[in-house]
Amino acid sequence: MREGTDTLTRREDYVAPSHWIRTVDLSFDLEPAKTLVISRMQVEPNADRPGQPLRLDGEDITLTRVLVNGESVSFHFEDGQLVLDKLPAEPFQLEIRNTCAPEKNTQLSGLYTSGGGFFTQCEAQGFRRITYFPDRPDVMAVFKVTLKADAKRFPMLLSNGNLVESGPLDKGRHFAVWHDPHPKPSYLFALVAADLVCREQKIRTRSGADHTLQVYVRAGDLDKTEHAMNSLIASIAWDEARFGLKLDLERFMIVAVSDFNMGAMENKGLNIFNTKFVLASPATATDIDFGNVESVVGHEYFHNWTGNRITCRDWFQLSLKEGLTVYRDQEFSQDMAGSPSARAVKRIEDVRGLRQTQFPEDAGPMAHPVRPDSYQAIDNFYTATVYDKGAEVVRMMATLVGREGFRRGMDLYFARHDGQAVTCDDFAQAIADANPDSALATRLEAFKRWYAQAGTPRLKAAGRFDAETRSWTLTLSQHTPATPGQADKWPFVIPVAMGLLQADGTPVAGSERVLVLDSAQQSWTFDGLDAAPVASLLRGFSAPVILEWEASEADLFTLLGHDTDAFNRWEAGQRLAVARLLGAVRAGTPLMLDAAYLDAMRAVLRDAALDCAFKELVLTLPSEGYLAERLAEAGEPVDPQAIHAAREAMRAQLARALHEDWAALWEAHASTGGYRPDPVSCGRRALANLALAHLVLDAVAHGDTVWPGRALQRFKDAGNMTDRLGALSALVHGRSPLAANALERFHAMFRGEALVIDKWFALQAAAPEHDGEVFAQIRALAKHPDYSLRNPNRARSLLMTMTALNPGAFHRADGSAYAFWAEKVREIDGFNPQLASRLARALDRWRALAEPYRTLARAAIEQVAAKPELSPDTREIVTRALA
Ligand code: 0A1
Ligand code: ZN
Repeated sequence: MREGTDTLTRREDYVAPSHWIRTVDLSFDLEPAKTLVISRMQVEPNADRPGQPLRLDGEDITLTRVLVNGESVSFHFEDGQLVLDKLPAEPFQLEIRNTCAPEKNTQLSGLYTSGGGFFTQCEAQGFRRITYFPDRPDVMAVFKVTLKADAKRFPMLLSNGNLVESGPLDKGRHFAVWHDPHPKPSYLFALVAADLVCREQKIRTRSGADHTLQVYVRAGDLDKTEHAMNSLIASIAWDEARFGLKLDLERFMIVAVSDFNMGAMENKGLNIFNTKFVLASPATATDIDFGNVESVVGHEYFHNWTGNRITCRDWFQLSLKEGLTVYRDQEFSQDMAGSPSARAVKRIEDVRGLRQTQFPEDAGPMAHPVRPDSYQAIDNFYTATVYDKGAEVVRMMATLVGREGFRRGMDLYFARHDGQAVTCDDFAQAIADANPDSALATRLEAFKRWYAQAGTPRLKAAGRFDAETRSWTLTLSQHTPATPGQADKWPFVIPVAMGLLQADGTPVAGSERVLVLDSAQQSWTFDGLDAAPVASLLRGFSAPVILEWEASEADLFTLLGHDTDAFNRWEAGQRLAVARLLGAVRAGTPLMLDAAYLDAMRAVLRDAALDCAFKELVLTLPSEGYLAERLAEAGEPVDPQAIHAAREAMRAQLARALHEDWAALWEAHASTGGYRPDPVSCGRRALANLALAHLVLDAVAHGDTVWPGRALQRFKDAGNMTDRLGALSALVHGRSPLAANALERFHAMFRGEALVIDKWFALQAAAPEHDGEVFAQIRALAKHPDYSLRNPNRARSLLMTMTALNPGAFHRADGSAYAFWAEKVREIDGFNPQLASRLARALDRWRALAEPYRTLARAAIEQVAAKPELSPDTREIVTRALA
């Protein structure tokens, strides 16, 4: 049985385990139809909770035997758990035998088969689908694992730790024994038995230790593993240099699997990855893919300390490891990017992601604190809030104690808690204790509200210049709207990095600082000013808040042109765009771009001092989803079609008005030479592709065939996937008559490359909607022989792309795309609840929609809710959505 079909697990109900499991000796007789598992455990009663029964979790497995100290014992089942209540008061040995059916495991949680091999996924509660165990993160054991399987079909036998022994068995079988010396919770257990090949590299680290690094993939994919290996080597060096954290294993393995619900998993010494985040070659992966591989490899590697050496006491503390590890992977990617401007680009991308997914989450029915208070299905809480807002909370701590102070705090955290399962409070305490005089330590209790309170704070700023005293007073105030179950909020501690500019854009000397707002309202005065300054607030996005700052257009143009903070330069450009887009949406009139805005954009494109990557970010309009949230925040009903129309009109006008510049940029940057995924080359490709997209768009609108022809040529000649996909996307999204043929060629060219075929589906699902043609195409593609709901990447390529990235196609006045969505959620829920419940979140923000969308969306969610035997995962999502 799944945890709490309709029961709520509450953080405040935490009790320590009744027993500790000190060692586990696991033996697997692997067969796809029926695998035999024998588990021998050294169990020790918890002296703090004497006389308690031992409750073992188990799900979808068949028990065949239970022995205590070699004798059979009485047991019973209660709420899906195996309960043993006549147990010795002294340590004892417990042996459990059970079977499971990996090939029937379509949920991809526990032990399952993919491409003919065996793989596991145990976080959060998959281990109980393998054998009976106290499947909770605060029970940590030393694992020894014996694997037995057919030698031909499963030549590689892998588990955590070190290989102790291996050899042949009779009947064509073979075995391997692995031992992991580090005690770990069950969610970090992993095994792989499959026909794989491996790229191996031996390294010696700065501290002189030798390690073997391995990346395991299917035979045809070996040529796509170099970047993952380099990323791993870079991650190891970075963690040692930046945080003094060394690799604690002789052998570190990464395995790629094509059927995987999430991105990757940090199993101790045996990371298992979605192929999407391992495989990368210039011919098959885009610059974005290369960047993702680097950051996900880093993320999983960094978990070795933040997650594995110190883990979570319970799943409510998930952000302890996830928020911190996202912060670490973001910092790693920034350090890898190198130059200040490349770092800023990475920061902008991260913030864009946060606003695109976490802000809506915090404003919708699934809003929850970074450290949630309750859940029905823990798998539903691997959220943008826990991960990305959690990372912002860590980043604010780092801002408040400074870079060196943060390092001191991390050192103390490891000195105190290495080898333990702890809480978010323990982490914050360690950072504060290492910096007793810091702005964090002096406000620690109030700061911790970031863990406890949901919702995105509104930060209001108002400035007043006094010519007589030559001073400028900034007043900051905050307010956080109610979220489900939390009507009133206490003030947050908000670090506001800022600086002042003169009207001509020169920085006001000495005005840079980090203000700390820790009450409902506070004021600061800046002296010695000749005129009202231009304020650059929340530099680098120093806190995850919505800044309500009615800056004048003139101020925004000044910031865009001159701010020393690249983030706020970009932000000013986005605000200028949002004002125009929402102005048109609100007025219900066609959007007409003004000369001032166009001149400013032209100036950005022509500014020789700016990087291509930055120009591309400035010229990329805010997404339709982001614009919808701005309206929702203001309490105005969201009409996705009106937003779509305004944004398309603006793109068309940018394409027309800046035609010469787009053409010049294309000429200057279309050729980047041999492929290298460094920030400068990636930036040039991104800008060239944005230019091409505008050029094709404009040409199609005006019946010109030159640029579409060039795009087609580019598509054919491209030397890498970024350029090829860029050209294809320009044709398809620009609605060129040449698109259909290019799509066909692309499909034929990459028939055997699953990850590229995913792109082929996604690109079509992301096309700007036009008279319902795109949704019709999505519906047709769902019937394409290559499409499948069983493979999560493939399922997402159409469905998640449409629901998350293509509001114009999804929100239709006839509700047909909602109905299509409901049907797919119901279907997927029958075999993969985790995948279904993610997709089920697509209409979380239905209440913000204007009619007729609102009523139609509600009906579609009800349609999902009406499915008999809906999984607890999806049930939790739709119940909250309708509450
Ligand atoms: N801990 C992993 C994420 C992860 C979570 C759950 C999974 O299966 C349900 C798989 C992976 C990470 O943060 O990378
Ligand atoms: Zn993680």
